[in-house]
Amino acid sequence: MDLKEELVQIIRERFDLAPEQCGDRQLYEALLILTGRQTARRPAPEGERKLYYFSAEFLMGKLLDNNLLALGIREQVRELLACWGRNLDAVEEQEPEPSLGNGGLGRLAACFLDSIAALGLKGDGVGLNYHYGLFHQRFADNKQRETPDPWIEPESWLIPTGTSFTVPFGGFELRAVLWDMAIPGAYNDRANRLHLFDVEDPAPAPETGIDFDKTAVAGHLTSFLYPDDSDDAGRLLRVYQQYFMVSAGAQLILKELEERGYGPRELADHVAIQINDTHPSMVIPELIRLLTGKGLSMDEAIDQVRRTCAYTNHTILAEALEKWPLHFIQRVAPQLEPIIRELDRRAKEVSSDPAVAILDERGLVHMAHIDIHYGYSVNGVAALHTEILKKAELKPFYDLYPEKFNNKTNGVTLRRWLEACNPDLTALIDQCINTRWRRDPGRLVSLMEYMDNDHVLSQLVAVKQSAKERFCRELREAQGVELDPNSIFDVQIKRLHEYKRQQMNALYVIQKYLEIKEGRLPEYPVTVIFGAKAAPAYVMAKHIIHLILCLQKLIENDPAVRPWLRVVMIENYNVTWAERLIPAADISEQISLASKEASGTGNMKLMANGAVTLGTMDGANVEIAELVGPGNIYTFGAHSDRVIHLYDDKGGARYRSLDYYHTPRVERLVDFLLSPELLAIGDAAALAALWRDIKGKDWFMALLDLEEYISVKDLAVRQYGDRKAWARKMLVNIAKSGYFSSDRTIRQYNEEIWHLG
Ligand code: 26V
Repeated sequence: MDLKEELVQIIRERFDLAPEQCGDRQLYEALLILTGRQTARRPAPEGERKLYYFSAEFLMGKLLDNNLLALGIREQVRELLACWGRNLDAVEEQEPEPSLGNGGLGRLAACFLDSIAALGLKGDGVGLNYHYGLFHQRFADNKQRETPDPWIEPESWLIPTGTSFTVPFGGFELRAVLWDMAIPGAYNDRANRLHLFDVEDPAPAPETGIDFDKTAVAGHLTSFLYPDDSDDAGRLLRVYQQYFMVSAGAQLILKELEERGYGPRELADHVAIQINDTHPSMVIPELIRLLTGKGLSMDEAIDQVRRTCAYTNHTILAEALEKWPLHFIQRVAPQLEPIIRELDRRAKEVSSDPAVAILDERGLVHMAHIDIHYGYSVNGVAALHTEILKKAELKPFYDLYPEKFNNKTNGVTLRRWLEACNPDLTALIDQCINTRWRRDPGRLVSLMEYMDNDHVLSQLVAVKQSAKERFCRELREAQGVELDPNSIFDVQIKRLHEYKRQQMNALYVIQKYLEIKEGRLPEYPVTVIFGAKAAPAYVMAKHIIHLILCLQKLIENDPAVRPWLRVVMIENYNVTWAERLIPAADISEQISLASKEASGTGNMKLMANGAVTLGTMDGANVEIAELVGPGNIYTFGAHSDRVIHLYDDKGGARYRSLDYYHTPRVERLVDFLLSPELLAIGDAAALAALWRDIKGKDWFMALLDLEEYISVKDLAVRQYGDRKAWARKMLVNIAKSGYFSSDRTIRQYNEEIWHLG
């Protein structure tokens, strides 16, 4: 049966309608069934060793477009719908975005699944099926409000598998029910799977907001990603989630191993486990428990696990390095306690340095330390990040096990982040260098030959302009905000965190606002666009959102400033908004305090779509700067060595924000937080708390880099005026972005860590 016949039949069976009579919703459901059937027919890739990628987050984004592209039927479906008078884009609007992730780590996991499948490697994801996701963000009274994000509909990508496992908790047990999402490979006829475990009897969403009874573990275990951990019940729930995920995942691995005809002593020969940050780290003691239960000695079990598990570190922020009280683990999974104690005892035999202990004197279990002692690989996610791990954060471990450490600079799938989200730019690239770059993104570098081609440069500018106009339409429809597509789109999109320094960008806005009020107009109108969610319990992050929304309103209501400067914060920023905004960005804000951003991946997506980076020498920005050269990026700020030195002395004592506050320009900007203009709009207590924090603490040193940031950003705005010179910068950025394809990253993981064969 051909595609058209199959689709017509699905529509008839399901709705008893002819295609022309269907609405977008019905067509969406029909396409869901069609792609579901097509991927279900695909076998898994071949391979001696199978990868399991364990992650608490998979930030998948909408899947219809992606899956049609991977199945190679996107254009055919588009034409078919057009014959019926329908538009595929409108049908795709029907799809809810899965809410299974939070930020960079989760989106990276999704890009990796896409690349693993595209390269035909045998590898599945393992995670949890959160019913209400992270949360849905709304703005009210210039503040973030959280509501549940119930993304699972009766018709969805989730495939029931009929498989389930018993997870033994202290005092009770739960069934972990397995749901799958199919991950079709773009250049082959195979498909991998994302395995999502769920409780049998999920609780309904909370009535108001996202608060619920966190002790009701059986019903709420898979309600939310990262439930509030400001009390013990919340922290315990996270441990329940983690153990549920890894116990069910480990049981699945051993079941599949047996089905493939291998015994438990052959685990390491046939399985590789990638531990994505420390949320899945309990998979190590859990596998040891299950293997010893199958008759292996402790030595044998540890040996198998040590040759199976590899760990990726995604952050050096101390507060994000997980340490669980041993008594939590005792309560959640008492059977792991003796194993963790034994692992700790053996680690202490290897080194008596307390810095590498698994169990510390306060009774905390250092999850990353389990991974490093009992895994065979430890990787950072950008060159600078890996160097900092080796030289500073994990130095005692590097001294013990230098052979385990390696770098895998992150990447992004250009199928989603260029081909799918920016068809006009894709067509222009195809027209210049033909389509081979799509499979081999390194070939984008041939675009460098068009540096002096005025025609191509002006087409590039035109493509960017139409992307900006499209984004303006989409934002108007969604949020009723009208932007000027002829202004510079200056874009900062990422989770809200003090180290990412959205507050520094806000201080730039204040500087421009005050200049314009004084009659000093910028060289070019600028629109500063933010997209960010703040963790619900992260008070300072919420204050920063409040400041940005107040600035948005202040300028909105000021006809003298509006033509020159705008601020807009996108409500409920998610993958779908990123796909709309990234093609439209002119400037990519990557302004984290040097040493704090492990890599960044938004920086790569924006670069591939022709945005020019304005950034610190942090994370993968360093590699971007090396690739594009100094004329095609704007860098500023203290270098990581200096920042690390400033933190060195008993936690930040060397940096005194007041020294930087007391300069004429800076003081005025910071004090504007308490100006009558802002107080007339915002919440005085929130603004004052933020003002006090920046002035008196400024833990992530926004004031240290502020003056240089303002002058470099002014330079970028000035240079934007030379449209041709700017178009060259865009071209160089696109041309050099091939290195940041996640296909390259995954090849390196496979060649240097997984060896899937
Ligand atoms: C840690 C915690 C700690 C407790 C509260 C909830 C929570 C949620 C997530 C995390 C881990 C955050 C790690 C993370 O997302 N790192 C990001 O990983 C990206 C992919 O490697 C990288 O590009 C970003 O620079 C890095 O911040």
